[in-house]
Amino acid sequence: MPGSTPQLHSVPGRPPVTDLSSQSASESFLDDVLSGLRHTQKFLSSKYFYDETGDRLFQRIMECDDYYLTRCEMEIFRDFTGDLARPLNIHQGAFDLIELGAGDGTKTRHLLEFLNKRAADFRYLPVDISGHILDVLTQNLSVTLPDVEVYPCEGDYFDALQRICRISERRKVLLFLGSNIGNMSIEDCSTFCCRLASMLDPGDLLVTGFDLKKDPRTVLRAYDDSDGITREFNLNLLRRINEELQADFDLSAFEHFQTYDPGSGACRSYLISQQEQTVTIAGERILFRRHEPLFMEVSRKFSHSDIDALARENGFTQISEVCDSKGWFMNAVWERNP
Ligand code: AVJ
Repeated sequence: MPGSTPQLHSVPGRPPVTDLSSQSASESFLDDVLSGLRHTQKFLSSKYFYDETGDRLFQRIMECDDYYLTRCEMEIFRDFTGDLARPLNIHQGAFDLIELGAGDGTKTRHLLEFLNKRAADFRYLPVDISGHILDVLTQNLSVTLPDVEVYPCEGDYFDALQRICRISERRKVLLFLGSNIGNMSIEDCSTFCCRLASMLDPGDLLVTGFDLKKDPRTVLRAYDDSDGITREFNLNLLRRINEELQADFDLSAFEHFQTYDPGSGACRSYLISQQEQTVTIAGERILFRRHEPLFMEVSRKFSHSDIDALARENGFTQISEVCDSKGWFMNAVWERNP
């Protein structure tokens, strides 16, 4: 039934939860932006790319020929659904399927369809920082898969996950797809996996999408597309800051620059200040030197052994892996250790 929000029951002995959305999004946006720009090596957090325009630009990136990631993972979800679902033990009791950074959920739909067809007892809880994209997702699912129980959760991954853990006693299967894990530094990535492990119970599962190391030219092209959509995607964050945080970035005074280091697997995007300039944000003046880089995003690429090590070092055991036919992308299934 589109428009009606299903109610979740709280776990006895824990505080009742009526709203799965977080409250203070705009305050932390300003704090994060200013603290990044006060650094000697200026940076912005790529999680803020995704306002309505950013969502639309990322949709266009996913459709562009050079950006292979989405098509590779889509192939896994569409053509190897059975392989992917096998280690999930979908008939061993009710479970919650929680997706961190669900986006428009086009890949997940194949898995949901598969689970639904096999009468698996599950609820789907998509988590995303973008309320807009969650609306799109929920609306689509209410039409295409009306039998699946969907509980959208807007907000930060851990805020949302914490709220979910408060109301769910079920076995959990976490999805973290699209190589979103690649957007973290190595340290943040370990901390992230550790924190997930600490919130899960032994036997709970984590399915993660990893973009694999490959021909460095192929990687670089995916983030430096000839249509300039990735460039626009980066500049859009400056426009968003102007609009939402009373700032005055001159978008024409920054140029997009992309790098890939095949050793570490780090693909990084920068906006380079084309001149010495001052930007004012909520009354604070930030000086940019000519050619000074503003670090926007890292998209890390992994080897098979990088992935296995990441699991082992952070409280998980890898129990299964599924790759696309080119061997460019992997969905790894990890089990939370006892
Ligand atoms: C959505 C984080 C997976 O890093 O590949 C695409 C974002 N940035 N092009 C990625 C992105 C530039 C994308 N993720």
